[in-house]
Amino acid sequence: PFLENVVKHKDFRSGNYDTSFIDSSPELFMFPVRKDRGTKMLSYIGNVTINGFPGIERKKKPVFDKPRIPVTDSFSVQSGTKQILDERGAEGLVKWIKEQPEVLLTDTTFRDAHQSLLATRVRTTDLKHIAEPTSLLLPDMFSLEMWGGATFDVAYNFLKEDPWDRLLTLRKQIPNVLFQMLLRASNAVGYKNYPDNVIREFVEKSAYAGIDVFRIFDSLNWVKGMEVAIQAVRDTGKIAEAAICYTGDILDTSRPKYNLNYYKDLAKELQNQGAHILAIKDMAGLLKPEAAYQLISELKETIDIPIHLHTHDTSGNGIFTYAKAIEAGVDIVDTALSTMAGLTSQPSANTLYYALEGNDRKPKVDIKALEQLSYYWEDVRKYYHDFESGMMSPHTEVYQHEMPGGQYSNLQQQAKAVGLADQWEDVKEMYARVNHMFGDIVKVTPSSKVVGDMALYMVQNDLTEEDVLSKGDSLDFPNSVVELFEGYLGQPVGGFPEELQKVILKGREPITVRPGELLEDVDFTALKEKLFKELGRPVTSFDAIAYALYPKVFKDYTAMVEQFGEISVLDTPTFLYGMRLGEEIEVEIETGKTLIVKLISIGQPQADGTRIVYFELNGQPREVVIKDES
Ligand code: 3PY
Ligand code: ZN
Repeated sequence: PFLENVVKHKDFRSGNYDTSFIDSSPELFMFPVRKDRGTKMLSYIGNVTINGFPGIERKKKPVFDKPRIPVTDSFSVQSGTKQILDERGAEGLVKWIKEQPEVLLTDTTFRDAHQSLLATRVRTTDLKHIAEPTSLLLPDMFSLEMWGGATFDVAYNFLKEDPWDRLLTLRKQIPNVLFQMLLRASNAVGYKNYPDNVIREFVEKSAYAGIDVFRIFDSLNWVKGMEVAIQAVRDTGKIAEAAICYTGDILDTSRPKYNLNYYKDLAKELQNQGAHILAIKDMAGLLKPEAAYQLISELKETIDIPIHLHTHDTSGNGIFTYAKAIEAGVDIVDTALSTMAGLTSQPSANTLYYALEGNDRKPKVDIKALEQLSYYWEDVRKYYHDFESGMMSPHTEVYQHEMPGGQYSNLQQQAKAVGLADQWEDVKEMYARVNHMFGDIVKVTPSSKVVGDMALYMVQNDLTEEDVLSKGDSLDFPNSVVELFEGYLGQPVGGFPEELQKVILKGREPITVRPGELLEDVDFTALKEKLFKELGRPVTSFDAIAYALYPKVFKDYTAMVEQFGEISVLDTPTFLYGMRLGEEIEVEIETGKTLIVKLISIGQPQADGTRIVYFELNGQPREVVIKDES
């Protein structure tokens, strides 16, 4: 079985697997006999049937319609932007972008749309089923944003699947359109700064696994914090899309901190740092239409590289903002398929198509294709209903609280988890007050999470801004807050408010240098060896990076796989709700190998709190014992 494992492993097959220590320590390959895969899977299904899924209200599994997949028999794969990059290189692609008269589109359905609407919970299996139709139907997209941001940790943590598998699998299915990811510069796909060599290793392996365009941002717009990531991306030959995070309002002259000149200077700096494309990352959807016109027009005069605009439709002004930006010459905009668009997500591609009817810059895209793909997402979205934020209509309050679209549903889940579901309005208001207290900072992951943590902390403990200053000595601030004020996320525009910083640091000195300069490199060889011993299985470079970024999350994930096997193969309704009595499902555990599972009955709780769950597996009776947590 060992040989089978290793040989089948993606990394081994691709020659990326360093076997040197296997060769020197063969005894480490004596694996325990694998517990039967079928039983492990039944344990998972039994468990979720009885105990439910975290974040989902306990209820009987609903009946869902089978998602509508477009018929694409008459289509063949057309070459797209991926081939342009591969054949002409980064500079060639940039030249091509500049030559396009139409506005180009990035589709965010696979990443930001569900991060912003469904707390990032969309599973790989649901992406896999629509990947080929997407490739066939949307060959003219500039890129698909499909990785990074919160998708990395949420995959391990909540979906119990490997995010690298998502990337590798989708890459095979979509060979023609650029893959784009969101990279939090020195924070990689995490919530804190990592050593420089972790950033380099992460970028290199992400590029190797299939990412072409890296949107790189710093959560405080601190360019120094972006240098390592930009250079690492350039070194791979891929596209470094450096982002300005848009905050405040350039039209509001009473708040000059983030004015037009601030953004122009930042754009010039990023171009000088080697950005191939400039992104305007309007993570909360604060860029009003007229502001978009002014900002893009001025930036077009200021820099030579293409401009890619990202917004969230929270206020309902998204399409208007894009129309004005397109008029001002923006090169690329981010949209989502209509049924995954709007509200805290991106504006709808379908809507933008019609909004630009009669306009010279109308995007080159097949509207029928957009509609057909939207049907699929309309169906799949229902699986994840419990993760919706409950926002039903445009929400102009965002101009006050300034919360990023990707944070809204997540912070709401966090608030629920600490018992503040009923005080959600207070949390939002406190979020704005905390921003003020912190000196009006850029709020995007992870700085936005710090603001969110502080807001939750203050609401939970019934604290005002004055309380924080006067009672600070006796308050135990959230770790993330302390780290921000210590300088471990970098330096905010205009510095930290000094009095608050003193209170929070309780006498400790903050740092002012780039945190990466102080953090020691990770020894990946030693780390792999340690992991290998702990896991008792081959360790890939991908595993090693995941462990370097998220040691506990990764270990919990591997323990879960040990207990329940690869549950990523389950369909989403079963993964989230388990099974109904008498229901029969098919599970393809690997190509050509299908298990048929039927739930027969669930026994009464026994004295020790367990229940026996009776299944049929491929027609044979099987029972599993499950602890009833209720
Ligand atoms: C992320 O970093 O995950 C974001 O989406 C920020 O907007
Ligand atoms: Zn976003």
